[in-house]
Amino acid sequence: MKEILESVIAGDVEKVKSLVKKSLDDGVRPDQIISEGLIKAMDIVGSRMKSGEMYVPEVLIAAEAMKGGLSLVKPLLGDESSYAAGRVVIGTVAGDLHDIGKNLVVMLLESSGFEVIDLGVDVSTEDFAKALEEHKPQLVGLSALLTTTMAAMEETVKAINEKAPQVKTMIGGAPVSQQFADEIGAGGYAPDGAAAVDLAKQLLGA
Ligand code: B1M
Repeated sequence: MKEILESVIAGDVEKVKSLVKKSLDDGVRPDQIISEGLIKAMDIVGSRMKSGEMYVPEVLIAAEAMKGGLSLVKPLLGDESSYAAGRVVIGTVAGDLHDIGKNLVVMLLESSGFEVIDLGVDVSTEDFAKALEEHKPQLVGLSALLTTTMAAMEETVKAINEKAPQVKTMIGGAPVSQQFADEIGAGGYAPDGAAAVDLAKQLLGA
């Protein structure tokens, strides 16, 4: 696990993939690879970026290495063909390009039996509204990683509450909190991927 972590930080996608394969062959659980290897590595990358030890290009390369590892683990997490738990539209809000955490949430929701329509990043209130009409989800998930994009999150949640009050909303991302969720009228806040799955189940009674 230490080697996976170090290879993600070093941005060595091929090494990450081969170590993940080897760990799986050795019987390490996929969720353990994610939490103790891949996510932990990005936490370290985050604090190194904050302290100026790592710069944006290195961070991007590390993120790609992490995604390479995730792509091998994801198919093993569950059966994506049974979507008994409900349909979720999810996206990173307008002005925000961060998608690593959101992608993890998507992966964990899918592996827990949710059908997830991922709108990607920089998703405007209008695009969320279009997706509501097109996909008729029971739940909308919104992610924001920048304090400056929390306003876009608020705008989208309020628009959903107004136009489709039957649809539940769930928010997440480093700068947001339960208090912010309460303030903007979101259905709930989840601090991490596992909590997002629990909250989605709770909101949909699944
Ligand atoms: Co950005 N960035 N970034 N960045 N970046 C942060 C967020 C920052 C805290 C770094 C810092 O300064 N310390 C800072 C924000 C400061 C603030 O607003 N308070 C920041 C900044 C400033 C910026 C730029 C403005 C930098 C610049 O250009 N000057 C710029 C903005 C671009 C834009 O969005 N418009 C920018 C760019 C980038 C990269 C492109 C280089 C890259 C993103 C790559 C990508 O996502 N494809 C990047 C990265 C990687 C980070 C850090 C280092 C790591 C984020 C991450 O992936 N974490 C981040 C520092 C940090 O967080 N420590 C930082 C790992 C991920 C697993 O965690 O995303 O928190 P997280 O997701 C968690 C939970 O939050 C939760 O579950 C996830 C899994 O556990 N969660 C949800 C997330 N979404 C959820 C949704 C849910 C439920 C739970 O329900 C729907």
